[in-house]
Parts: sequence; C-alpha cells; structure tokens
Amino acid sequence: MFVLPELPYPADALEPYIDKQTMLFHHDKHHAAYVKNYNDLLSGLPDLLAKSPEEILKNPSVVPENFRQKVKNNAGGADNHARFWKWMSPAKPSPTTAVLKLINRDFGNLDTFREKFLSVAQNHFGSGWAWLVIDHDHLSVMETSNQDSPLTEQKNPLLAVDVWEHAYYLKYQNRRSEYLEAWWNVVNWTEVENLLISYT
Ligand code: MN3
Repeated sequence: MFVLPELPYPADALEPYIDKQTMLFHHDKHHAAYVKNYNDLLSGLPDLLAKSPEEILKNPSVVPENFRQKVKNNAGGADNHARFWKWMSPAKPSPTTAVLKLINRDFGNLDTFREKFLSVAQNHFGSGWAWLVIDHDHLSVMETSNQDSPLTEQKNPLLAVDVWEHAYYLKYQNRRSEYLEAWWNVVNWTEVENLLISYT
C-alpha cells in the first residue's frame, strides 16, 4: 500500500516557472492515478502490497509475470512523481559544494552538466524522464521511457525531470525546451545533496 504524498509546497509555489493548474492536475490526477492503480493491482497480494514501489522497481521479478509490466509502470509512476515533487523547490537553492565537486569531476562544470541534462530531456522521444544518477561513485545522465526507473538498472537517482506532455502542456503547449529552461530555475539542489549523502 502506497499513500499519495502531499506536495511539499503549495501548488502555486513554483509560479511562474511551473504553473498552479499543471501542478494540480499533475499531482491530484496523474500521480494519484498511478498510486491508485498500483494499490489496486496488488490488492490481492499482501506480501507485494507490503513492499514499496521502490522495492518493486529494484526487483520487478518478485511480481508474477502476467501482470509484472502493469505493476512496474504504476510503481514507476508512483515513485518517480513522489521524487519529482521534492526535486523542485520555491526556495531555489544553489548547488551545494559536495554536489558541485562531483559534477565538476564527472562533467567538467555545472554549465556542461546543465547542457547535457537538458539536451537529453529535450531530445527524449515521446514520454519519459531525464535523470542524473550515481552508479559506483560515478555520475551520469540517462533517460528512461514511460515510467521506467533507473532503480531497475540498480542506479541511484539524484535528480530527474518529467518530460511527459502532462508535465508542461497546459502552460508551454509543445514547447518542451521552454519548460525545461523554466524548470531549471526551481531545481532543489538541497534534495540532490540529501540523496547523495543517503547513498554514500
Ligand atoms: Mn508526470
């Protein structure tokens, strides 16, 4: 059983970058639906329902094959969005020293990382996510389709941006690049640091 987490700030807190209506639909409708489907799919299987979506994503083979893909999709939708709300903040904190140190080591500098991350997000074909992950103490940028998670590849997420159209269409219509430029302003680098510490 997974409970839909509340947004960690009011729905209008990320204005003008991410608008209130998008946040409300994205959280109250899209994220809520993934959580409901996840719980419904596992409702007759208490052993699996006791696991978190994160545990399922790390080891999907615990789910019977005939509905594994459905469970994985909704576990991803539940977990990815729960993380995504925390990866944005109206406080707009700067990257911390510890995070910058690793970004500089593995990408050269913050600008190069930003360009790479946003370019992967911009060029992802169809629905999905762009991620900054850490794997064996090495940072890299990757993309996943639909609601797939890097956890399934045993990579730890540090940051991600949702490039499903529902994440930006109400305000930016087809202009994904404008959404991404705006989104960059509200990245919660404090959360990136918290995750980094939790993995090490
Ligand atoms: Mn979404």
